[in-house]
Amino acid sequence: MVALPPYKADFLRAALSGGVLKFGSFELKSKRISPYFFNAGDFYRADLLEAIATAYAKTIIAAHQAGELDFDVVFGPAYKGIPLATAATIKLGQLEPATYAATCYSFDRKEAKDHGEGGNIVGAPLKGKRVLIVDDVITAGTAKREAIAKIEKEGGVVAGIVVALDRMEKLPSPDGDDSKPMPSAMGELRKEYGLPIFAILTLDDIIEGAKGLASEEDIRRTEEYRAKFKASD
Ligand code: OMP
Repeated sequence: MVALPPYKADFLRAALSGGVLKFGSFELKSKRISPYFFNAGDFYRADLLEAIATAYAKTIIAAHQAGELDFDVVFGPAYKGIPLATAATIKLGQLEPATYAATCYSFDRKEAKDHGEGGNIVGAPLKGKRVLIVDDVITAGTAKREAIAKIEKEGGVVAGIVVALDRMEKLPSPDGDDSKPMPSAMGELRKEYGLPIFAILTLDDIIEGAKGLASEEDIRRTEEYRAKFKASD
């Protein structure tokens, strides 16, 4: 397998050393028991926030340069997406001021505010804007569907999604039989909304990049999990 690009390898190292990416036994939102877990809420230290902001910005810049992504506003779904989107916006402006100095950020409130300025959105208004969703993890895609609905309700047009980690997992089979081939949440979102979706890291990247950084036992268990739950697309 080809070595990870330096910005992905740097990000993976920061996630492992900062304890954001952990190996062990974790119950997911889907109830699957995973041998690894990525908690983007743990990027709370200045150096870790810097690492994730840089990795998002480089992923976004690469997608833009490849002609795959154009947007006006970076949107972070509450709560975990808020610091991620804000930090990514600052970093975009620093790395590529000619393109991103005027890029805006925005996020939603979990509960609508009925006094003061009111409304559901804090930050840049979304009406008529091309909006890039920046969020933590895609497993089943539920959280992203909710964000898309909120942005469209505000009159924005979703331009794409960037996440820190694509777990590459198949959606649960309607009959509960996990041995059947099923597509991924990311593939379904791409098809359903016709959206470009990017991830800083995939599960394949983690398995490849964590060799030598995580224990052989942790890598083996994660490979087994991938073999069991990897999506068909
Ligand atoms: P979906 O909305 O199903 O795509 O799940 C994404 C959510 O799963 C994230 O927003 C987290 O709440 C949670 N999650 C992680 O944060 N990290 C993981 O490694 C796995 C999950 C998960 O529960 O699947």
